[in-house]
Amino acid sequence: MFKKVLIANRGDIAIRILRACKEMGISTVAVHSQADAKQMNVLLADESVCIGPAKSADSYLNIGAILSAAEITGADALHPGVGFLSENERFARMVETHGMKFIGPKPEHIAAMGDKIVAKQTMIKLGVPVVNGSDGSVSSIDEAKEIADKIGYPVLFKAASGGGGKGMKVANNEKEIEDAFNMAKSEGRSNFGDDTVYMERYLTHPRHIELQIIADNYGNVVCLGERDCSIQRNHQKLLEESPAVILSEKDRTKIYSTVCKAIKQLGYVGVGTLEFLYEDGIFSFMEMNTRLQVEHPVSEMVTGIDIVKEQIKIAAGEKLSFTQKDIKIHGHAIEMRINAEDPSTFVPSPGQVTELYFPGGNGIRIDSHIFRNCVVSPYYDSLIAKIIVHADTRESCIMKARRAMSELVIDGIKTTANLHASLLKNNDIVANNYDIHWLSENLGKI
Ligand code: MV4
Repeated sequence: MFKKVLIANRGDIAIRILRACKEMGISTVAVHSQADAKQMNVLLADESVCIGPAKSADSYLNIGAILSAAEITGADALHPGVGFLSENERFARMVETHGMKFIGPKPEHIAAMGDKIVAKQTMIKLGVPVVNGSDGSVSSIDEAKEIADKIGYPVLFKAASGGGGKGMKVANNEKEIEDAFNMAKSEGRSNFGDDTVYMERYLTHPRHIELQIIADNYGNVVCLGERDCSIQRNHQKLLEESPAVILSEKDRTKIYSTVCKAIKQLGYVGVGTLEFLYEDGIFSFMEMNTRLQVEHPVSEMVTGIDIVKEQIKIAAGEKLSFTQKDIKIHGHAIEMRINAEDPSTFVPSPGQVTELYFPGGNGIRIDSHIFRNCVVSPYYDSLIAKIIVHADTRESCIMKARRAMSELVIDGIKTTANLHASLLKNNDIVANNYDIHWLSENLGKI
Protein backbone atom coordinates (compact mmCIF):
# COMPACT_ATOMS: atom_id res chain seq x y z
CA MET A 1 0.00 0.00 0.00
CA PHE A 2 1.07 3.61 -0.52
CA LYS A 3 2.85 5.41 2.30
CA LYS A 4 2.07 8.97 1.28
CA VAL A 5 -0.61 10.34 -1.04
CA LEU A 6 -0.67 13.87 -2.45
CA ILE A 7 -4.20 15.18 -2.89
CA ALA A 8 -4.23 17.53 -5.89
CA ASN A 9 -7.51 19.24 -5.09
CA ARG A 10 -9.35 21.47 -2.62
CA GLY A 11 -12.65 21.79 -0.77
CA ASP A 12 -14.91 18.99 0.39
CA ILE A 13 -13.43 16.43 -2.01
CA ALA A 14 -9.89 17.01 -0.71
CA ILE A 15 -11.17 16.27 2.81
CA ARG A 16 -13.10 13.23 1.57
CA ILE A 17 -9.90 11.74 0.09
CA LEU A 18 -7.81 12.74 3.11
CA ARG A 19 -10.24 10.93 5.42
CA ALA A 20 -9.95 7.73 3.37
CA CYS A 21 -6.14 7.95 3.47
CA LYS A 22 -6.05 8.52 7.25
CA GLU A 23 -8.30 5.53 7.87
CA MET A 24 -5.97 3.43 5.71
CA GLY A 25 -2.86 4.56 7.60
CA ILE A 26 -1.56 6.57 4.64
CA SER A 27 0.00 10.00 5.27
CA THR A 28 -1.38 12.92 3.33
CA VAL A 29 -0.01 15.94 1.52
CA ALA A 30 -2.37 18.84 0.87
CA VAL A 31 -1.57 21.32 -1.89
CA HIS A 32 -3.21 24.72 -1.80
CA SER A 33 -3.28 28.10 -3.50
CA GLN A 34 -2.31 31.27 -1.62
CA ALA A 35 -6.03 31.96 -1.15
CA ASP A 36 -6.58 28.54 0.42
CA ALA A 37 -3.85 28.53 3.11
CA LYS A 38 -6.48 28.47 5.90
CA GLN A 39 -8.72 25.80 4.41
CA MET A 40 -9.72 22.79 6.51
CA ASN A 41 -8.02 20.23 4.23
CA VAL A 42 -4.70 22.04 4.79
CA LEU A 43 -5.19 21.94 8.58
CA LEU A 44 -6.10 18.24 8.54
CA ALA A 45 -3.29 17.03 6.25
CA ASP A 46 0.03 15.75 7.59
CA GLU A 47 1.93 18.13 5.30
CA SER A 48 0.98 20.97 2.99
CA VAL A 49 2.60 22.80 0.09
CA CYS A 50 1.55 26.11 -1.44
CA ILE A 51 1.45 25.66 -5.23
CA GLY A 52 0.72 29.19 -6.42
CA PRO A 53 -1.60 32.18 -6.56
CA ALA A 54 -5.38 32.08 -6.14
CA LYS A 55 -6.26 31.68 -9.81
CA SER A 56 -6.79 27.96 -10.58
CA ALA A 57 -4.70 28.20 -13.76
CA ASP A 58 -1.72 29.21 -11.59
CA SER A 59 -2.27 26.68 -8.78
CA TYR A 60 -4.68 23.72 -9.01
CA LEU A 61 -4.04 23.46 -12.77
CA ASN A 62 -0.30 24.15 -12.47
CA ILE A 63 1.15 20.74 -13.34
CA GLY A 64 4.77 21.75 -12.69
CA ALA A 65 4.03 23.11 -9.22
CA ILE A 66 1.98 20.05 -8.25
CA LEU A 67 4.62 17.58 -9.46
CA SER A 68 7.30 19.56 -7.60
CA ALA A 69 5.21 19.43 -4.41
CA ALA A 70 4.93 15.66 -4.82
CA GLU A 71 8.66 15.34 -5.38
CA ILE A 72 9.77 17.41 -2.37
CA THR A 73 7.35 15.65 -0.03
CA GLY A 74 8.18 12.18 -1.37
CA ALA A 75 4.59 11.18 -2.14
CA ASP A 76 4.30 7.79 -3.80
CA ALA A 77 0.82 8.35 -5.25
CA LEU A 78 -1.37 11.25 -6.31
CA HIS A 79 -5.14 11.55 -6.14
CA PRO A 80 -6.51 14.17 -8.57
CA GLY A 81 -9.99 14.43 -6.97
CA VAL A 82 -12.76 15.80 -9.20
CA GLY A 83 -12.54 18.61 -11.78
CA PHE A 84 -9.18 20.39 -12.20
CA LEU A 85 -6.64 17.85 -13.59
CA SER A 86 -8.69 14.72 -12.87
CA GLU A 87 -9.43 14.00 -16.55
CA ASN A 88 -6.22 15.31 -18.06
CA GLU A 89 -4.45 12.55 -19.99
CA ARG A 90 -1.11 14.40 -20.10
CA PHE A 91 -1.14 14.99 -16.34
CA ALA A 92 -1.92 11.33 -15.63
CA ARG A 93 1.06 10.32 -17.80
CA MET A 94 3.38 12.86 -16.18
CA VAL A 95 2.49 11.68 -12.67
CA GLU A 96 3.56 8.17 -13.67
CA THR A 97 6.75 9.27 -15.49
CA HIS A 98 7.68 11.05 -12.25
CA GLY A 99 7.59 7.70 -10.49
CA MET A 100 4.25 8.03 -8.71
CA LYS A 101 0.98 6.16 -9.07
CA PHE A 102 -1.87 8.17 -10.55
CA ILE A 103 -5.00 7.19 -8.59
CA GLY A 104 -7.23 7.05 -11.63
CA PRO A 105 -7.73 5.19 -14.90
CA LYS A 106 -5.17 4.58 -17.67
CA PRO A 107 -4.30 7.74 -19.67
CA GLU A 108 -5.53 6.14 -22.92
CA HIS A 109 -8.99 5.67 -21.41
CA ILE A 110 -9.07 9.26 -20.17
CA ALA A 111 -8.21 10.37 -23.73
CA ALA A 112 -10.72 8.07 -25.46
CA MET A 113 -13.62 9.19 -23.27
CA GLY A 114 -12.60 12.86 -23.55
CA ASP A 115 -13.40 12.73 -27.26
CA LYS A 116 -17.19 12.32 -27.36
CA ILE A 117 -17.20 10.79 -30.87
CA VAL A 118 -14.54 8.22 -29.94
CA ALA A 119 -16.39 7.52 -26.67
CA LYS A 120 -19.66 6.88 -28.50
CA GLN A 121 -18.07 4.70 -31.18
CA THR A 122 -16.25 2.73 -28.48
CA MET A 123 -19.49 2.10 -26.62
CA ILE A 124 -21.30 1.05 -29.84
CA LYS A 125 -18.57 -1.56 -30.47
CA LEU A 126 -18.92 -2.78 -26.88
CA GLY A 127 -22.69 -3.25 -27.21
CA VAL A 128 -23.78 -0.30 -25.04
CA PRO A 129 -27.01 1.35 -26.29
CA VAL A 130 -26.59 4.83 -27.78
CA VAL A 131 -28.96 7.34 -29.37
CA ASN A 132 -29.30 7.18 -33.15
CA GLY A 133 -27.13 9.73 -34.95
CA SER A 134 -24.32 10.49 -37.39
CA ASP A 135 -21.59 7.94 -37.88
CA GLY A 136 -18.76 10.13 -36.55
CA SER A 137 -18.35 13.80 -37.40
CA VAL A 138 -20.55 15.86 -39.72
CA SER A 139 -18.68 18.19 -42.08
CA SER A 140 -21.26 20.07 -44.13
CA ILE A 141 -24.79 21.45 -44.00
CA ASP A 142 -25.88 19.18 -46.86
CA GLU A 143 -24.54 16.15 -45.03
CA ALA A 144 -26.32 17.31 -41.86
CA LYS A 145 -29.64 17.60 -43.73
CA GLU A 146 -29.24 14.11 -45.17
CA ILE A 147 -28.53 12.62 -41.74
CA ALA A 148 -31.43 14.51 -40.17
CA ASP A 149 -33.80 13.05 -42.80
CA LYS A 150 -32.58 9.59 -41.84
CA ILE A 151 -32.75 9.92 -38.06
CA GLY A 152 -35.77 12.25 -37.90
CA TYR A 153 -36.33 15.65 -36.25
CA PRO A 154 -35.62 17.15 -33.78
CA VAL A 155 -31.86 16.66 -34.06
CA LEU A 156 -29.04 17.85 -31.81
CA PHE A 157 -25.58 19.03 -32.89
CA LYS A 158 -22.84 18.36 -30.35
CA ALA A 159 -19.20 19.45 -30.19
CA ALA A 160 -16.86 16.44 -30.22
CA SER A 161 -14.68 18.01 -27.50
CA GLY A 162 -17.73 19.25 -25.60
CA GLY A 163 -19.32 17.99 -22.46
CA GLY A 164 -21.27 19.74 -19.77
CA GLY A 165 -23.67 20.98 -22.43
CA LYS A 166 -21.39 23.48 -24.23
CA GLY A 167 -21.56 23.44 -28.00
CA MET A 168 -25.02 21.81 -28.18
CA LYS A 169 -27.67 23.11 -30.60
CA VAL A 170 -31.12 21.73 -31.47
CA ALA A 171 -32.66 21.87 -34.95
CA ASN A 172 -36.41 21.19 -35.08
CA ASN A 173 -36.65 21.18 -38.88
CA GLU A 174 -34.55 21.53 -42.02
CA LYS A 175 -34.70 25.35 -41.88
CA GLU A 176 -32.94 25.33 -38.49
CA ILE A 177 -30.08 23.03 -39.58
CA GLU A 178 -27.77 25.71 -40.97
CA ASP A 179 -27.81 27.94 -37.87
CA ALA A 180 -27.58 25.02 -35.43
CA PHE A 181 -24.66 23.47 -37.33
CA ASN A 182 -22.75 26.76 -37.53
CA MET A 183 -23.41 27.70 -33.90
CA ALA A 184 -22.36 24.30 -32.54
CA LYS A 185 -19.17 24.54 -34.62
CA SER A 186 -18.32 28.05 -33.44
CA GLU A 187 -19.03 27.21 -29.77
CA GLY A 188 -16.81 24.17 -30.12
CA ARG A 189 -14.05 26.27 -31.65
CA SER A 190 -14.21 29.04 -29.03
CA ASN A 191 -14.64 26.78 -25.96
CA PHE A 192 -12.43 23.82 -26.85
CA GLY A 193 -10.37 24.90 -29.86
CA ASP A 194 -12.05 22.13 -31.87
CA ASP A 195 -14.98 22.71 -34.22
CA THR A 196 -15.68 19.03 -34.91
CA VAL A 197 -19.40 18.35 -34.47
CA TYR A 198 -21.63 15.28 -34.62
CA MET A 199 -25.37 14.73 -34.62
CA GLU A 200 -27.97 12.82 -32.67
CA ARG A 201 -31.71 12.50 -32.50
CA TYR A 202 -32.76 14.98 -29.79
CA LEU A 203 -34.49 13.35 -26.81
CA THR A 204 -37.01 15.87 -25.49
CA HIS A 205 -37.90 14.65 -21.97
CA PRO A 206 -35.21 12.28 -20.66
CA ARG A 207 -33.91 11.55 -17.19
CA HIS A 208 -30.19 11.69 -16.47
CA ILE A 209 -29.30 8.30 -15.01
CA GLU A 210 -25.66 7.36 -14.46
CA LEU A 211 -24.02 4.08 -13.49
CA GLN A 212 -21.12 3.94 -11.02
CA ILE A 213 -18.61 1.27 -11.97
CA ILE A 214 -15.41 0.09 -10.35
CA ALA A 215 -12.80 -2.15 -11.99
CA ASP A 216 -9.52 -3.64 -10.79
CA ASN A 217 -6.38 -4.62 -12.71
CA TYR A 218 -7.50 -8.26 -12.94
CA GLY A 219 -10.62 -7.93 -15.09
CA ASN A 220 -13.10 -7.71 -12.21
CA VAL A 221 -15.80 -5.12 -12.85
CA VAL A 222 -18.66 -4.30 -10.49
CA CYS A 223 -21.53 -1.84 -10.86
CA LEU A 224 -22.20 0.07 -7.63
CA GLY A 225 -25.70 1.01 -8.64
CA GLU A 226 -27.10 4.00 -10.47
CA ARG A 227 -27.87 7.60 -9.63
CA ASP A 228 -30.72 9.76 -10.88
CA CYS A 229 -29.27 13.26 -11.38
CA SER A 230 -32.12 14.83 -13.35
CA ILE A 231 -32.61 17.76 -10.96
CA GLN A 232 -30.10 20.17 -12.50
CA ARG A 233 -29.84 23.69 -13.85
CA ASN A 234 -27.38 24.77 -16.56
CA HIS A 235 -25.72 21.36 -16.20
CA GLN A 236 -25.13 21.95 -12.49
CA LYS A 237 -26.66 19.16 -10.46
CA LEU A 238 -28.55 20.21 -7.33
CA LEU A 239 -29.94 16.96 -5.98
CA GLU A 240 -28.93 13.38 -6.73
CA GLU A 241 -30.41 10.11 -5.55
CA SER A 242 -29.77 6.39 -5.61
CA PRO A 243 -31.37 4.12 -6.64
CA ALA A 244 -33.26 5.59 -9.61
CA VAL A 245 -36.75 4.47 -8.60
CA ILE A 246 -38.07 4.93 -12.14
CA LEU A 247 -36.24 1.73 -13.21
CA SER A 248 -37.80 -1.71 -13.03
CA GLU A 249 -35.61 -4.39 -11.47
CA LYS A 250 -35.42 -6.09 -14.88
CA ASP A 251 -34.18 -2.97 -16.73
CA ARG A 252 -31.75 -2.23 -13.90
CA THR A 253 -30.11 -5.69 -13.95
CA LYS A 254 -29.93 -5.62 -17.73
CA ILE A 255 -28.09 -2.28 -17.97
CA TYR A 256 -25.72 -3.26 -15.10
CA SER A 257 -24.70 -6.40 -16.96
CA THR A 258 -24.37 -4.65 -20.35
CA VAL A 259 -22.15 -1.97 -18.83
CA CYS A 260 -19.99 -4.35 -16.76
CA LYS A 261 -19.32 -6.53 -19.82
CA ALA A 262 -18.36 -3.46 -21.86
CA ILE A 263 -16.05 -2.04 -19.22
CA LYS A 264 -14.34 -5.40 -18.78
CA GLN A 265 -13.78 -5.71 -22.53
CA LEU A 266 -12.44 -2.15 -22.65
CA GLY A 267 -9.83 -3.07 -20.02
CA TYR A 268 -10.77 -0.03 -17.99
CA VAL A 269 -9.28 0.18 -14.48
CA GLY A 270 -10.43 2.36 -11.59
CA VAL A 271 -13.72 4.09 -10.88
CA GLY A 272 -15.87 5.57 -13.60
CA THR A 273 -19.37 6.75 -14.41
CA LEU A 274 -21.38 6.10 -17.54
CA GLU A 275 -23.96 8.82 -18.12
CA PHE A 276 -27.16 7.83 -19.84
CA LEU A 277 -30.31 9.58 -20.89
CA TYR A 278 -33.34 7.45 -20.06
CA GLU A 279 -36.54 8.15 -21.98
CA ASP A 280 -39.58 5.92 -22.60
CA GLY A 281 -37.85 2.93 -21.05
CA ILE A 282 -34.73 3.21 -23.24
CA PHE A 283 -31.16 3.91 -22.11
CA SER A 284 -28.89 5.96 -24.39
CA PHE A 285 -25.20 6.39 -23.54
CA MET A 286 -24.03 10.03 -23.47
CA GLU A 287 -20.60 10.29 -21.88
CA MET A 288 -18.25 8.44 -19.59
CA ASN A 289 -16.55 10.29 -16.73
CA THR A 290 -13.17 8.75 -15.98
CA ARG A 291 -12.92 10.02 -12.40
CA LEU A 292 -14.53 10.04 -8.99
CA GLN A 293 -17.71 12.14 -9.01
CA VAL A 294 -19.07 14.77 -6.65
CA GLU A 295 -22.20 12.68 -6.05
CA HIS A 296 -20.38 9.40 -5.24
CA PRO A 297 -21.62 9.48 -1.59
CA VAL A 298 -25.18 8.43 -2.49
CA SER A 299 -23.77 5.26 -4.05
CA GLU A 300 -21.62 4.67 -0.96
CA MET A 301 -24.65 5.02 1.30
CA VAL A 302 -26.79 2.45 -0.53
CA THR A 303 -24.01 -0.07 -1.27
CA GLY A 304 -21.95 0.29 1.92
CA ILE A 305 -18.79 0.42 -0.25
CA ASP A 306 -16.19 3.15 0.42
CA ILE A 307 -15.53 4.10 -3.21
CA VAL A 308 -12.46 6.23 -2.45
CA LYS A 309 -10.75 3.54 -0.36
CA GLU A 310 -11.46 0.98 -3.08
CA GLN A 311 -10.11 3.38 -5.69
CA ILE A 312 -6.85 3.74 -3.72
CA LYS A 313 -6.59 -0.04 -3.21
CA ILE A 314 -7.06 -0.65 -6.94
CA ALA A 315 -4.31 1.87 -7.79
CA ALA A 316 -2.03 0.03 -5.33
CA GLY A 317 -2.64 -3.20 -7.29
CA GLU A 318 -5.14 -4.89 -4.97
CA LYS A 319 -7.98 -7.06 -6.20
CA LEU A 320 -11.60 -6.05 -5.61
CA SER A 321 -12.75 -7.80 -2.44
CA PHE A 322 -16.37 -8.11 -3.62
CA THR A 323 -18.26 -9.28 -6.70
CA GLN A 324 -21.52 -8.09 -8.25
CA LYS A 325 -23.41 -10.70 -6.20
CA ASP A 326 -22.15 -9.07 -2.98
CA ILE A 327 -23.66 -5.72 -3.94
CA LYS A 328 -27.11 -5.21 -2.44
CA ILE A 329 -28.81 -1.85 -2.68
CA HIS A 330 -29.93 -0.91 0.84
CA GLY A 331 -32.70 1.66 1.08
CA HIS A 332 -32.45 5.07 -0.56
CA ALA A 333 -30.02 8.00 -0.45
CA ILE A 334 -30.38 11.64 -1.50
CA GLU A 335 -27.60 14.23 -1.76
CA MET A 336 -28.29 17.94 -1.61
CA ARG A 337 -25.52 20.14 -2.98
CA ILE A 338 -25.48 23.38 -1.02
CA ASN A 339 -23.85 26.21 -2.98
CA ALA A 340 -22.75 29.64 -1.80
CA GLU A 341 -25.05 31.34 -4.30
CA ASP A 342 -28.04 33.63 -4.39
CA PRO A 343 -30.94 31.11 -4.50
CA SER A 344 -32.85 33.04 -7.17
CA THR A 345 -30.08 34.28 -9.49
CA PHE A 346 -27.44 31.60 -8.76
CA VAL A 347 -24.81 34.33 -8.66
CA PRO A 348 -21.93 33.23 -6.38
CA SER A 349 -22.03 34.66 -2.86
CA PRO A 350 -18.52 34.41 -1.40
CA GLY A 351 -17.71 35.79 2.05
CA GLN A 352 -17.36 34.87 5.69
CA VAL A 353 -19.54 32.21 7.30
CA THR A 354 -20.57 33.86 10.57
CA GLU A 355 -22.69 31.05 12.01
CA LEU A 356 -22.82 27.37 11.17
CA TYR A 357 -24.80 24.40 12.41
CA PHE A 358 -24.93 21.13 10.48
CA PRO A 359 -27.73 18.59 10.95
CA GLY A 360 -26.88 15.18 12.38
CA GLY A 361 -28.44 11.99 13.62
CA ASN A 362 -28.87 8.54 12.17
CA GLY A 363 -28.51 8.38 8.39
CA ILE A 364 -27.11 11.89 7.87
CA ARG A 365 -23.70 12.47 6.33
CA ILE A 366 -22.06 15.85 5.83
CA ASP A 367 -19.21 16.21 3.32
CA SER A 368 -18.04 19.78 3.71
CA HIS A 369 -14.96 21.90 4.24
CA ILE A 370 -16.61 24.95 5.79
CA PHE A 371 -16.47 25.89 9.47
CA ARG A 372 -17.68 28.84 11.56
CA ASN A 373 -15.80 32.04 10.59
CA CYS A 374 -14.21 30.46 7.51
CA VAL A 375 -14.10 32.51 4.33
CA VAL A 376 -15.72 31.14 1.16
CA SER A 377 -13.45 32.27 -1.63
CA PRO A 378 -14.66 33.83 -4.90
CA TYR A 379 -12.02 32.02 -6.96
CA TYR A 380 -13.43 28.49 -7.08
CA ASP A 381 -16.74 26.71 -7.58
CA SER A 382 -19.39 27.57 -5.06
CA LEU A 383 -20.10 24.12 -3.59
CA ILE A 384 -19.82 24.47 0.20
CA ALA A 385 -21.53 21.36 1.58
CA LYS A 386 -23.06 18.09 0.51
CA ILE A 387 -25.79 16.85 2.82
CA ILE A 388 -26.39 13.17 2.19
CA VAL A 389 -29.36 11.40 3.73
CA HIS A 390 -29.94 7.65 3.90
CA ALA A 391 -33.14 5.83 4.91
CA ASP A 392 -35.11 2.64 4.21
CA THR A 393 -37.33 4.01 1.46
CA ARG A 394 -37.45 7.06 -0.80
CA GLU A 395 -40.41 8.39 1.23
CA SER A 396 -38.61 8.12 4.58
CA CYS A 397 -35.46 9.53 2.97
CA ILE A 398 -37.38 12.63 1.86
CA MET A 399 -38.84 13.01 5.38
CA LYS A 400 -35.36 12.74 6.89
CA ALA A 401 -33.93 15.18 4.32
CA ARG A 402 -36.64 17.73 5.21
CA ARG A 403 -35.78 17.29 8.89
CA ALA A 404 -32.06 17.74 8.10
CA MET A 405 -32.69 20.93 6.14
CA SER A 406 -34.82 22.31 8.98
CA GLU A 407 -31.79 22.05 11.31
CA LEU A 408 -29.20 23.54 8.93
CA VAL A 409 -27.88 27.04 9.73
CA ILE A 410 -25.37 28.81 7.46
CA ASP A 411 -25.21 32.58 8.10
CA GLY A 412 -23.10 35.34 6.59
CA ILE A 413 -23.39 34.24 2.96
CA LYS A 414 -26.30 33.43 0.68
CA THR A 415 -26.85 29.74 0.00
CA THR A 416 -29.16 27.48 -1.99
CA ALA A 417 -30.27 25.69 1.21
CA ASN A 418 -33.83 27.07 1.16
CA LEU A 419 -34.25 26.08 -2.47
CA HIS A 420 -33.38 22.52 -1.44
CA ALA A 421 -35.88 22.65 1.40
CA SER A 422 -38.63 23.62 -1.07
CA LEU A 423 -37.59 20.97 -3.60
CA LEU A 424 -38.07 18.33 -0.89
CA LYS A 425 -41.63 19.56 -0.36
CA ASN A 426 -42.54 19.80 -4.04
CA ASN A 427 -45.27 17.44 -5.29
CA ASP A 428 -43.51 16.59 -8.56
CA ILE A 429 -40.29 15.72 -6.75
CA VAL A 430 -42.09 13.68 -4.10
CA ALA A 431 -44.11 11.89 -6.82
CA ASN A 432 -40.91 11.25 -8.82
CA ASN A 433 -42.46 13.09 -11.75
CA TYR A 434 -39.73 15.10 -13.50
CA ASP A 435 -37.13 15.11 -16.28
CA ILE A 436 -33.84 16.98 -16.91
CA HIS A 437 -35.74 20.19 -17.78
CA TRP A 438 -38.00 20.20 -14.71
CA LEU A 439 -35.93 22.57 -12.56
CA SER A 440 -35.49 25.30 -15.18
CA GLU A 441 -39.20 25.04 -16.06
CA ASN A 442 -40.31 25.21 -12.41
CA LEU A 443 -37.87 27.63 -10.77
CA GLY A 444 -40.42 30.44 -10.90
CA LYS A 445 -43.03 28.31 -9.12
CA ILE A 446 -41.03 26.90 -6.20
C1 MV4 B 1 -28.65 15.07 -25.21
C2 MV4 B 1 -29.92 15.56 -24.86
C3 MV4 B 1 -30.99 15.17 -25.63
N1 MV4 B 1 -30.82 14.36 -26.69
N2 MV4 B 1 -28.51 14.24 -26.27
C4 MV4 B 1 -26.14 17.59 -22.02
C5 MV4 B 1 -24.70 17.47 -21.67
C6 MV4 B 1 -24.24 16.17 -22.17
N3 MV4 B 1 -23.87 15.33 -21.07
C7 MV4 B 1 -25.37 15.59 -22.94
N4 MV4 B 1 -26.48 16.48 -22.81
C8 MV4 B 1 -27.65 16.22 -23.44
N5 MV4 B 1 -27.56 15.38 -24.51
C9 MV4 B 1 -29.58 13.90 -27.00
N6 MV4 B 1 -29.43 13.11 -28.06
C10 MV4 B 1 -30.03 16.41 -23.76
C11 MV4 B 1 -28.88 16.74 -23.04
C12 MV4 B 1 -29.10 17.61 -21.91
C13 MV4 B 1 -28.88 17.17 -20.60
C14 MV4 B 1 -28.39 15.90 -20.30
C15 MV4 B 1 -28.17 15.49 -19.01
C16 MV4 B 1 -28.47 16.36 -17.96
C17 MV4 B 1 -28.95 17.60 -18.22
C18 MV4 B 1 -29.16 18.03 -19.53
C19 MV4 B 1 -29.66 19.31 -19.77
C20 MV4 B 1 -29.84 19.72 -21.04
C21 MV4 B 1 -29.56 18.88 -22.14
